Amino acid sequence: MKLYGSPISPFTRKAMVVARELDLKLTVLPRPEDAAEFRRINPLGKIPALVLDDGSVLIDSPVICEYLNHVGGGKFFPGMSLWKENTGRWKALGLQALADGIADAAVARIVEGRQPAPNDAHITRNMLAVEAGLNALERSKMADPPTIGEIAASCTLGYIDFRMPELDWRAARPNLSAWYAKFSQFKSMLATQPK
Ligand SMILES: N[C@@H](CCC(=O)N[C@@H](CS)C(=O)NCC(=O)O)C(=O)O
Repeated sequence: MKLYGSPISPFTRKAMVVARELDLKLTVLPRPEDAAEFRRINPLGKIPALVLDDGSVLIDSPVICEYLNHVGGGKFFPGMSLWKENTGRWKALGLQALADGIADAAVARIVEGRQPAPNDAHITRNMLAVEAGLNALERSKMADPPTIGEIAASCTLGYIDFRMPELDWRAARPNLSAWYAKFSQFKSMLATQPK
């Protein structure tokens, strides 16, 4: 399987972490410079994109991660629970959606900042989402063993540290900070650090 993307992308990194945890062989390739060529792989032009051995393509990191979890026999996408509605699958998917949403806003802020005349309102709106999203993560009970939600949260925090080192997110978020200090030391997280 070939994965187009880079560990700098928190979405790509999620897939790399899942693949490593499940010992799946994944060749990670950079996004081709030729945008038209890449749109033949992912019409949306976004990373990650997973090309299967039969040539078919999966896009969007939640879909890619669930596929990898399925072929690797993983447990990062728990089953549904009738008795505990707030646990299992919906909790994991909800946490992933929150973490991915924070990453979307952080990526949008970084991209806007690179424009010749950045739009301040756009930056403010995205940073409000980042800050409020991090507050929600601070209140979240992280699962152990981790699910795709915890992997997504950790990849998002890694992206924020890498691209927004000036954002002192740890100061007012002791729970999240202590949790991430531990989670970021997992072998698969260390092996996929953005550089
Ligand atoms: N929902 C997508 C988001 C992917 C995404 O936004 N990727 C960014 C890089 S971090 C990208 O390729 N952006 C290029 C673009 O939007 O043209 C996922 O989870 O895979």
